[in-house]
Parts: sequence; structure tokens; C-alpha cells
Amino acid sequence: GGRDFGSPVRVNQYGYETSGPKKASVADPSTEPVPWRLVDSSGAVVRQGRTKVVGDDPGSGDHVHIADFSSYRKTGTGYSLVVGERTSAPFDIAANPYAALRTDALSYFYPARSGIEIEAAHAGEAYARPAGHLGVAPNKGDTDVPCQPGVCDYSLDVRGGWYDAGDHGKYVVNGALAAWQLMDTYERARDRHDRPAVRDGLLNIPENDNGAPDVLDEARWETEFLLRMQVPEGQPLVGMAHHKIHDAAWTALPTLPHQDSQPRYLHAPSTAATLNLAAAAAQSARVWKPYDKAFAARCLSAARAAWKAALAHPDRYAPDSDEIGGGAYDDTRVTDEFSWAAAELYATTGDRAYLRHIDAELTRTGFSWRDTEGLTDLTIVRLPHRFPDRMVRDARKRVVAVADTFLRDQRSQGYPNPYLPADGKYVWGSNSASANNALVLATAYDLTHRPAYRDAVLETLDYLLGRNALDQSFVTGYGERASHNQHSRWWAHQLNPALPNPPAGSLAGGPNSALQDPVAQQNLVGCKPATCYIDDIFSYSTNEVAVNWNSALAWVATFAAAR
Ligand code: 9MR
Repeated sequence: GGRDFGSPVRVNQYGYETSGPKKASVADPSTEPVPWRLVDSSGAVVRQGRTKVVGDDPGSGDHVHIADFSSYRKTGTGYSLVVGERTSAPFDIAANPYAALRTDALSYFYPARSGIEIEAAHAGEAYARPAGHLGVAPNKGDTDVPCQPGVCDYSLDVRGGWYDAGDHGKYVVNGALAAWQLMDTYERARDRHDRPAVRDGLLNIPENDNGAPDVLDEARWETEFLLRMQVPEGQPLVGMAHHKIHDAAWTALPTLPHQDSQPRYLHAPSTAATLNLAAAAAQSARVWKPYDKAFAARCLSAARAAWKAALAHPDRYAPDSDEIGGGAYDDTRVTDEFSWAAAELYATTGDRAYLRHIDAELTRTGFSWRDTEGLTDLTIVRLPHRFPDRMVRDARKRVVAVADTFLRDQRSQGYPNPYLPADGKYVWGSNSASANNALVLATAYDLTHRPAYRDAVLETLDYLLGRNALDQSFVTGYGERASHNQHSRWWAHQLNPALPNPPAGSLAGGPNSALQDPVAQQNLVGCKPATCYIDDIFSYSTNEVAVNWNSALAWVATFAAAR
């Protein structure tokens, strides 16, 4: 059958902020403005106007109009936007719709934890499950994990951390980025007196009454795992980080973590993993100092050891061929990781030895687990008093200039995506690119206080929550047509009704024009890039969850919720 593109009147299906921008994107072939009506839950027309014609949307090919009802500021539920006979999905208007999304996006991580029982009291009945990978049969990991043959002759206790995504693997490069993003929400909120975001008790997690901010507790769960991935004393590559640990072969769907019976192996250490660990551990040392000096010191010595090891082994690249049983997370260019790690280490220690390695810059490519150069500038502008003035001035200029590019890219599209790839192709995890670009826009707002940047962040949330060519909210539980069949081995309701869907606040990877899984290949042939997405559990290349995607969403939602 044909694909379901929903209503041509596309809105943020969750909710608009009362004082924020409120726009709908309308797919309509007309080259003239058309009338729209804003209708409340009683059916009354509360505002009307005419659309503005934007033209052809590059990602989807849709001819798009914008209906702008920003001047309407009455809170309420069950609004809809009507154009002719066509009605949008229902939506709310609320004073702070994103406070709930902040909590939910951050709450993604607890039920994704490895090595700990997920308790109903914290995660809810549906998400409760036994601890995974603590060496209890039938599990064969993660308390005593050997290397793949030929890689090393020791084994490590690498329990804990988060499962990467819908699989049972745990990977250092993107795990470190996700932990970094959570810790960065903390540093931003602390500096800007956003008290709710730094609260102990914000989240329903076991550590929510320990005197430390919950967002740091959650990041620490991952950081402790990252530290366990380091090559121990007495071994040739001491201080390096193993790139990843996962099963010998891909596990079946569904398989709960505690049911996995496969052998698991440590894969070869890599320079990229070592440097990402150094960056996250250096930041962790900084943020934990007031709460736990011993842990902070442990993080700092791990970060320094990792840095030293990376300098000694600067070209150990994770190959793209290593993708049996787990993702490759391949990366053969690490100058960007050196720069980012150096920036984090310098920010924490003030040690001038790191300064001359800070040499990479934010560009319109943004940042990702693979391309970390932009994180150098984001670290510098986060902690301006710790860096030389000149460096801060230049970093600020670049952040604002790149944000201006994203702003233009967003405005040039019918659907408000700040991601506009130069080759027109959407990557695997494109939704995280949108969210990470919104993080840059948000940072430009912090630096300049120009409302246009904040509006652009809110409109990015519109895009992720339904104002797109698919009339699709990519966040579970947020909108009438919201993703809920993301690729996961335990939140696999689509395959077993006794299992839950992913928890509310889970972000799907999003449109990926490369069609890299069989379901995408079967259903999406010829799709326009922005529409290459299907809410099917087997479409891992368009519809997986992942820690570094939810950390991006959590960062942006925390920014949007701040008052
Ligand atoms: O997010 C990763 C994306 O950038 C890569 O293109 C893709 C293919 O290598 O892998 C993605 O990460 C997946 C990982 O390899 C395995 N676990 C699930 C991750 C999310 O799909």
C-alpha cells in the first residue's frame, strides 16, 4: 500500500510555548496564500489568517506554506489548525511544555542501564527488568570479559554503563559524547541558575536523594563504565580505551539483556575512544569535584592517562569492517578528538601542556560522535574564564557564525529543520544532527540573547515533534502520530505485546536516505531524503533509539524548559 503522510497541515503535535513562535507547515500546491483557522477544543475559531508561501522544501519536495499564529497566546489543550478541509493533529499551548520533555528525555537513561536491576519503583512496572550482563547465567558478560582473539590476553570487568541503543553493545566513542552532553546540560544550568535542571530529585532514579544533581548521577553511571574500559597497568597499551564491548554475533529481537547467552568480547583499543574518554573524564572530574572529591580525582587521573596513551598511540583507528555483532563506530581521523580532549583537559587543569593541542573548530558540519572538532569551541565558550581571551573571542565568533548558517538553513526549508546537508542526503541518526545543531543555536542565544536563536531552537522541537514532511513526531509519547516502534531488543512491543514500547521521551534516529536496513529497502525505495523513515522495529537504520541521540534531545529540552 501507499505510505501514510498524515495530514498536510503539520504542527508540533505536542505543544507550543505560550510566548514562543507558533507556526504550522502546510503542504499545498497553491502558489497563492490560502486561508487558515486556529480552532480550539470546543470547535470555535479563535484566530484566522492567510499562509505565507515558502516554496519547494528541499528535503521532501513538498510545496510548503507557513501559517503563523504566534500572536495567539492562550493556553489550552486540543487546538487544531485547519486549512480548507484539512485538519492538523491536535496540540496544546502551554506556559512551559518542555519541562515534561526535559524530564522524560533524561529519564530515558535509567531503564537503558546495564548491570543493575531496573526497578518498577523508578521506571514503572512495564519497564522493570532484572539486571543485565552481571555474569549471571545465561549471561556471559560483563564482569570478566576477554578480548577478541589476538587483541589482548587479559580480561576486564566492564559492567555497568548504558546499552548503546536497541542492541546489547556498549561503545566508548558515543557513550562518552552522551555522558558529556548530560554533564554539559548541568554546567549550563548551573551557570545560568536554572535550578530545576540541577536538582537532586529531578529524576526518578536510585540516586535521587544523594545530594548530587541527578543529571550528574546519570552521567556517572556511564562514566564509571568508560573508566573500566581502560587498558590496565602492566599492559602494553596502558591508558588506552577499548573501543567497544559486544556480543560475538548480533542478538535476536526480542532478547532482554539478562537473557543474552552469547559470549562477549573487548575489541581493540582505539585512539578515538581513548580521547573521547579523556574528554568526558576530564569534564567529570570538574563537575564532580564539589560532590565527590575521590571520584573526581579518579576521573582526572584516568583522563590524564588516556591523553598520554593517545599521544603515544595516535593512529589506532577503529575499522569499518568490525561490525559483526555490534556497530563499528569507525573513525580514521582523530585530530578533532585530540583537540576536544585537550580543551576539556585544559579547562579542568589549566595545564598549559594541553593548550597547543587545541586547534580544531566548529563548522557547519556541526558535531557528532565521529566529528568532535566543534565540541572544542563549545567547551571554550562554556567556560570562558578558563581559556585565554583570544581563544574565547574566536570561539564565540565561530559559534555565532555557524548558528547563523543553521538559522538560514532552517528558514530556507518549509519544515523547520536546522539540518540541511550539503549533498542533500540525510544521515543515519539525522534527528540527532537536528538536535545537535539546535544546541549550537541555543549556545548562540546564550552568547547574544538574540531571540531569533531561541525561536530557532523551539522550531527545531516543532520539527522533531511533528512539523515535518511525515506529519510524524519522532518522540515516543509526544503527539498523536508519535514513533513508538523504535528498534529495541527489550522495548519490543511490536514483536511481543507483553513487552512495552520505548518509554515516553525516546527519540527515533530519523530519516536516513541511505536505506541501510531491509525494511527501509523494502518500503522506502525512491523516498525523498526527509521522508526516508518508517516506524517499524526492524528499521534500525531509520528508527533506532540511541544514547547519544537522547542526550541531544535532553540537552535541547532542558534549554527550552529553562526559565
Ligand atoms: O549512530 C551510528 C551512525 O552514525 C552510523 O552511521 C551507524 C552505522 O555504522 O551506526 C550508528 O550507531 C549504531 C551502532 O553502530 C550500533 N548500535 C546502534 C547504533 C544506532 O543505530
